[in-house]
Amino acid sequence: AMENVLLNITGMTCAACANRIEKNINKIPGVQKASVNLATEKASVSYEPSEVSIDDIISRVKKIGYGVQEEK
Ligand code: 9UX
Repeated sequence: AMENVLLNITGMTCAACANRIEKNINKIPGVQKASVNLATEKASVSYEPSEVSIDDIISRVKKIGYGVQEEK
């Protein structure tokens, strides 16, 4: 079943950052839909846990240069 995770993101300094992160997360197999909000510095991601883990998603965001952690 699809699940949703909320991530806190740091290091976004312009609107293109949010788009860039969104596009990157959306490319990951198993991700259904990512939306990144620049103002709140959060990403909401729906994903299929049997195909992709939260850590996979976090790694991708880190790899392109942002700080990210799961909101607990
Ligand atoms: Mo804006 Mo973000 O020029 O990686 S895209 S700072």
